[in-house]
Amino acid sequence: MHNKEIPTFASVFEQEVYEGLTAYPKYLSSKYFYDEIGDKLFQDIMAMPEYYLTNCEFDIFEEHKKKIVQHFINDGSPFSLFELGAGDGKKTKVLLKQLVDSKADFDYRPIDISHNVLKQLEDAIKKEIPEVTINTLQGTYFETLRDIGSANGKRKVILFLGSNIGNLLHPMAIEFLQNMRDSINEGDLIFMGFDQKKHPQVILDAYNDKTGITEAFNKNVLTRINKEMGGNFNTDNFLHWEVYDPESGTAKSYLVSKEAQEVNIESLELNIRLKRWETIHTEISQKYDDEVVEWLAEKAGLTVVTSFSDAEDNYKNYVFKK
Ligand code: AVJ
Repeated sequence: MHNKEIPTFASVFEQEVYEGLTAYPKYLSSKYFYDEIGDKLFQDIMAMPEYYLTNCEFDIFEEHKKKIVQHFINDGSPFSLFELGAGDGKKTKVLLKQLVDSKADFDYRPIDISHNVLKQLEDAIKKEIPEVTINTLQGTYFETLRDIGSANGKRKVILFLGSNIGNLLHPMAIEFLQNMRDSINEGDLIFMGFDQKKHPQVILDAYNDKTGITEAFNKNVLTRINKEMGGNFNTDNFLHWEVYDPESGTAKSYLVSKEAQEVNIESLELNIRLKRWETIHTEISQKYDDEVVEWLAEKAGLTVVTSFSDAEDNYKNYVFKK
């Protein structure tokens, strides 16, 4: 065991790496996949044929955009359209164009952790849809939900797309939905994407592509530890492994140690040993059905207004109100 004193941590990232790698079984949070390289890898994932989620949501927006924005426009009063974790906005642009065509009185407030991503998005929107008033907000989900909550005046519509909620286990997802609920008023809306339960092989393929992009994405957390904390992980010594439990709807990613190995992380003054076939759990990607979404909403004090899905019900977007 580790008899060393626990060092003081320079960041939450450092603290969570320490906790996760000294726990049994070991784990690291998927939120640390995303640095500049991780953002790029995730964009590559969204462009892979196996990663059906992006196309499904895009198709749903193309097919149902008129009805979707009618929910946002509601009584015609002005509103702010917030988007949590906006990314490159490829899908959102479909809705923004439709809102402009439908003469909606709104402004667009994308929120992301990455300055870089927001700058690119702002430039793209100004160029492609200049009619849209855009105000970017940089911050974490929790910080920005607070900001949304205290933003007064206009009606609010909050977008949370891409089944990003799937990284949270149900108790955390409920807490997150409660926070969203607390940041809106009666008459406001939440519009969210939830990837649906489907043929287990389709899900496994989406998270285990042959080209190894998802593997590189998963291993990027180790690469970040090497770069940012003076770690010496050899990423070749790990397998990317995906499992899907069709009963719970939970897909889980692991890094599996291919051999007994020792890793040193300088700034944590930490030496860890991994046995052959020992695991580091890195991500969950939860899949849903209507019953589970309704249960989560009810637990969080939200009501499902309606939902939109693709032809095969592979993916759904739900409208919630308080
Ligand atoms: C960004 C959380 C929606 O879980 O599907 C993609 C991240 N991980 N491939 C997902 C991811 C591996 C993605 N989310």
